[in-house]
Amino acid sequence: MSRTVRIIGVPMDLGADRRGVDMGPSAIRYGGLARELNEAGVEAVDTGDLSIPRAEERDPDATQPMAGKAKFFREVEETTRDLTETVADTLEAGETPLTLGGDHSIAIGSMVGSARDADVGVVWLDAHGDYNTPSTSPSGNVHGMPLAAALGVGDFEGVDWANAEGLREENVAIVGLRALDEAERAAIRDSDVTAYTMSDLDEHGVTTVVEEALSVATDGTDGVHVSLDLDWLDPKTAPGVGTPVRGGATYREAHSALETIADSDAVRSVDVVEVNPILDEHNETAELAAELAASAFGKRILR
Ligand code: 4U7
Ligand code: MN
Ligand code: MN
Ligand code: MN
Repeated sequence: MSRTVRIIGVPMDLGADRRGVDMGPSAIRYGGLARELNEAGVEAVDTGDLSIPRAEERDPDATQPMAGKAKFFREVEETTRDLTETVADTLEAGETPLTLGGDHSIAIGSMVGSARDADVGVVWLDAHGDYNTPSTSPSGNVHGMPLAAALGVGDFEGVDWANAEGLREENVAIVGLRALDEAERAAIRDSDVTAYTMSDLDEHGVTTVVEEALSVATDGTDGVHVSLDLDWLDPKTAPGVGTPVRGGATYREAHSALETIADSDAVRSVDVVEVNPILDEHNETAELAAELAASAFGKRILR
């Protein structure tokens, strides 16, 4: 029986400073997502986009967490609750959620939804750790906080809409790290999260590292949530992102990583986030996002 992948667009840009990432879902669809998914041999259905408040209509400081700073905290909560329901309902219907961002704050909702009725592991493909909290964040941007939020770390401990029920640090693997803030680095080191840097990829190769990450994420879990931030790739290959960091994964490494992930047969839910069409060149980052989603669902040249 072939898998049905449900596309959920989340045109959210309130978690990041650079505007434009809200156009990501359209750009990825326009970049050939449905065709790519069909080539992967899955059935693709599209829910359309969730409705997101407009920044101009809201005050970023209207509601703030107990400590520290998190811009548009109330709007992030609203979006998280909405996406949590959509993702959990999709899984309940026997379909696989593919959430299109939007900035990475949306991964709070996709993880909480995915881990509502199951134990899940996470493979986090990103240049950044996304492990800040409102007190440690140098920017106050929630797209730098989703992992800490879903794990209920620090200030997020008592936040009921964050804290993914079936998610444990022991089953989270970050792959391709190359940019961390001071307090974030300390928090990751003190945690039970497994972090593989770009140096690990240099040393052991992408296949070995991703296989290790998968064994972390599948150990005792019901499936894996894959969160792909396009800034994981090198900015030469994926220029259309808001927070580029040199020295990222190559085109082939990225495909190889997602093919290895598909081979595990453990994929439960996927995010593709942080595509910023305003900063992109000829929609190539969005097209790459569509291709990589297909690789995650098993697209191969010979099949
Ligand atoms: B992304 C940053 F300070 N760490 O917290 C922060 F460098 O989802 C960047 O990975 C976060 O793109 C990047 O604002 C968030 C910064
Ligand atoms: Mn990220
Ligand atoms: Mn990032
Ligand atoms: Mn927890």
